[in-house]
Amino acid sequence: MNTTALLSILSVLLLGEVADAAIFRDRGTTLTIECPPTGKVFCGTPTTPDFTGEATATSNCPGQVVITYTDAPALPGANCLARRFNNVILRTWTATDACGNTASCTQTIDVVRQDWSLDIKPTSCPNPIQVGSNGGNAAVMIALLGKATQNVLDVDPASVAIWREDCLAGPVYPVSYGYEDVAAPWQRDVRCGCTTQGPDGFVDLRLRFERAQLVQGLGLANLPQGSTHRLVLTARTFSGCELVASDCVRIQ
Ligand SMILES: [Ca+2]
Repeated sequence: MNTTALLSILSVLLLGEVADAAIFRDRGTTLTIECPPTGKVFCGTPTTPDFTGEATATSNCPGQVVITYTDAPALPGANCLARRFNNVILRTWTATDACGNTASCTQTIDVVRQDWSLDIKPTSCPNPIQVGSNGGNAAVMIALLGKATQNVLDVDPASVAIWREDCLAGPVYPVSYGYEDVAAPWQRDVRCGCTTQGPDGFVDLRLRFERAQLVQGLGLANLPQGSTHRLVLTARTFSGCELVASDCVRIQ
C-alpha cells in the first residue's frame, strides 16, 4: 500500500471523514466537494451548518453548483448514559453542478454531554471503598462540584445516578442530597488523580450514597483488592442537558 492510500485510510479512521469525491462526466468537466471538519456540539447548541460548518464545492462547469445535505443518526454508545457521547450525526453532503456531475462526502458531528467535576469522598485522597461485609452500613459522600461556569443549582437532583465506566454496572441512586461547598475540582492531568483541597467558594451538590448499595449495585466486591476503578455520575440539568462527571475509587 502506498503512502497516499495509507494516509487516506488513516484520515477516514481518525477523522471520521470520507475523502473528497469527484465524478467526471462528458465535456471534461470536474466537480469536487470538500466536507467541513468533524463537528463537536454540546447540548443546547444547534447542529445546523451555521454551527458545524458548510461543505464547499468546486466545478469547472459554467453555472450554479447546488449543495445539499442529509443527516443519519449513529449511536456509538448505544444507550449508555455514562459515556461522553450523547449521539453522533453522519451528515452526507452532496454537490450537483449544471453539467449533471455529482460529488458527495460525509461529515461526522459529535454531540457530547457536558463534562463536570466529581469528587468521591471530598477532601480524601485516594478514595478507598471497603467492599467486605465488615464495612457496616456506612455512607459514602460524593460531591458534584460547582465552578464559575457550572452551577449545581441548575442540576436536577432527581436525575442523579452513578455507574461503572462504560455502564459496566449500575445505576445506583443517592439516598439524600444537600448543597454545601465541600471541595474544589482537581486538575485532571492524570487518570484517577485526586486532591484533598476543600471549599473553593462554589457550592457543590453533596450526595449521600449507601456503601452497601454501591458495592452491590456496581459489582465492586468482585474486583481485585487495591485496584482503582472509575465511577461515572450522570445527571440532567433543569434545561434538559445531560452531563457526566467521574472520579475513581480504590477497592479495599
Ligand atoms: Ca466547591
